Amino acid sequence: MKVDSKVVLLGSENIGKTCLVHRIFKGTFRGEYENTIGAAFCAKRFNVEGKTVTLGIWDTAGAEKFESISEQYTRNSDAAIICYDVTDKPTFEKAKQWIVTMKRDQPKCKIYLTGTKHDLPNQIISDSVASEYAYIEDCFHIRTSSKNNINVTELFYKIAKDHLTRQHPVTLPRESINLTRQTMRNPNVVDCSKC
Ligand SMILES: Nc1nc2c(ncn2[C@@H]2O[C@H](COP(=O)(O)OP(=O)(O)OP(=O)(O)O)[C@@H](O)[C@H]2O)c(=O)[nH]1
Ligand SMILES: [Mg+2]
Repeated sequence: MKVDSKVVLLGSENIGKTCLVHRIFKGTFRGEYENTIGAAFCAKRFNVEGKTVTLGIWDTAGAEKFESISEQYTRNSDAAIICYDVTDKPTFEKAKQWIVTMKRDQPKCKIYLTGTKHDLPNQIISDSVASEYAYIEDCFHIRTSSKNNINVTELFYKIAKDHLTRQHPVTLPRESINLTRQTMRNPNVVDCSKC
C-alpha cells in the first residue's frame, strides 16, 4: 500500500488522540480509556475533489515515558496533528512545546493544532486564545469532538486536501477564478490494525 502523506498525532496523554483515529476509521466513539503504548499505525484513503490521497497516520503515546519514542515518529512527517484538551490548560502548554519542537526539527511539516473534547462544558482554552496562538505560529487550528463527531472528518480532509495543493499548486488566470463548494466523498478505509 502506497502512503502519500505521513501524519503524526502528538500531545499529552488521555486527551483523545486515539479517539480521533477511532472516529475517522470506525465512525464510532471509543468511551473507555486504554492508553497507547509506543505508537499505532493506520492508513486511510480519502477522495478529495476526484483525487485519492492515502494518509499514513501514526497515533503516538502521550505519556511522558514514551516521549522520546514519539519523537522518532515525527521524522519526515508531512503533517502533525498536535492535540490539546480544551478543558485542560497543561495540555495546551504541552501542545505549544510540541509546536516548538516540530518547527525546529521538522520545518517542512504542516501543523494542525487540534482542541479535543469540544463537547464538554468546562472549556478552559477559548477558541480565540488558541486561534490567535495558531495564527502567530502559522498553524491551522480546529476544535473537535470525537464523542459528538464534530470536525473530525473536516480535519482529516483538510490534511488530505492540503497535501494535494502542495503536490499540484493551482495557478488559475485571474479572470477565471471560480469559487465552488468542496465536495467530499466518504472515506475509504484501507487498513487499521490497532483501533
Ligand atoms: N467528552 C469527550 N471525551 C473524549 C473525547 N475524545 C476522547 N475522550 C475520552 O478521553 C479519554 C482518552 O482518550 P484517548 O483517545 O485514549 O486518549 P489519548 O490521547 O490517545 O491517550 P494516550 O494514548 O495515553 O496518549 C477516553 O476516556 C475517551 O473516551 C471527546 O471528544 N469528548
Ligand atoms: Mg492513545
